[in-house]
Amino acid sequence: MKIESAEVLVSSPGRNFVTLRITTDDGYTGLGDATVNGRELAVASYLEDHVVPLLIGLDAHRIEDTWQYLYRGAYWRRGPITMAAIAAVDTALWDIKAKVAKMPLYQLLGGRSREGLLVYGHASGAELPELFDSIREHQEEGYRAIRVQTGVPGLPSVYGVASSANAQQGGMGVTTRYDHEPARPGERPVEESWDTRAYIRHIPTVFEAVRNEFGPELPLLHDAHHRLTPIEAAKVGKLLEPYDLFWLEDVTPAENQAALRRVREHTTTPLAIGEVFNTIYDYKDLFEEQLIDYVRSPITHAGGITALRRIFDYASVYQIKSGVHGPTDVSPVGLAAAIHLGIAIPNFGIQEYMKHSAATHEVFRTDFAFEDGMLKPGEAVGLGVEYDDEAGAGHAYSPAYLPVARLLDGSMHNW
Ligand code: EZ4
Ligand code: CO
Repeated sequence: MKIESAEVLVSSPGRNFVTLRITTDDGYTGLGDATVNGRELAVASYLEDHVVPLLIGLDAHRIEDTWQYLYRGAYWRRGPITMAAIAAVDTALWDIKAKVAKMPLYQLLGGRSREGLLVYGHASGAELPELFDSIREHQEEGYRAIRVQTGVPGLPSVYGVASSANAQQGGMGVTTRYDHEPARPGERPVEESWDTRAYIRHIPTVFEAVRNEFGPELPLLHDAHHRLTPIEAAKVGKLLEPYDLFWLEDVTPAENQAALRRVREHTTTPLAIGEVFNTIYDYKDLFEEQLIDYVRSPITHAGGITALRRIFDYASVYQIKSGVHGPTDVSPVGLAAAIHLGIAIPNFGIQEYMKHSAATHEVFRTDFAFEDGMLKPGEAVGLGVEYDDEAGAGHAYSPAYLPVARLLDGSMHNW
């Protein structure tokens, strides 16, 4: 079974997505997600100009060999663009193999290990009353675990807080909340502000209020989004201990894996890291020194199903679990792949889930379901996602960028 063609499909149903579709000589097709938020055309070119020509004529069944060919063969190993391109090829080949086997993909990954994937949704509000409403709305929709982000007094706009502008951009109408789509349309990123001291003073009061209102049982998560130094992160972890977080995410920019030693020495708040990591090597010290509790890499950004399964197996040695990134910039193809992998692995932890817009689901027709706070794969063969070419072609690429963050004196900070 040879790869006959591969197409790069760029579509923007409210936000930009890059999808790879591989077709074999006997007519099977497979889909893979290669969306890198704010850098979509770079990965589209990487695929179109440098990967698609190499794929033609390869045996579509040789998933591992093709992975190694693209990873080792590029010479320039790792990096988000390379690994997203490899992920798309890998996912599309798994989709094809499962279709040939006439099975839903999870069957090829070992079959079900659980009934569904517990997910968490994103609640946010600039102030406590809006935040409480948002938490309640999520509970009414069935979410059983909730990420909490709020405004910080003195800062005009901060990471993770939904606005009506986001709602419009999600293509869901102004009144619908769309927590939280950070990329904004435009030729340049918008600028947000940051002040770590103000944040550290405020955030424990938010979790205290949420626990008082919603009780001790509701699993709560929070994302510090790479903003803190190791000692600041240690302080936040310690201050939040009384509120029993499910996890605290991206406390430091974890390129420096040693920073997590400092954090870990000081707090028992569970830590999740890795949504910007793209290989197993990024996790090496974090795993071997047991410095984190959850792995955040999504299939889309870490080299596909083949590579992420290897990362999870490595994590399992240290009782570290999955906590896969599931923002709206991971397409329904990337999400479906995460559901098939998550239902099968032994060390599943939780899956992030932000619903895609209605316009997105017209382009990507999915068969997974959200029930009882869990995502469940459907029984269609392969990934269970169909790409509607006509709907996709109706949404041309439109520039959109993640924001940047500046400190109050104007210095650039991590967004
Ligand atoms: O910043 O998806 O946990 N979720 C996040 C997201 C990411 C965006 C990047 O594209 O941190 O908001
Ligand atoms: Co995050």
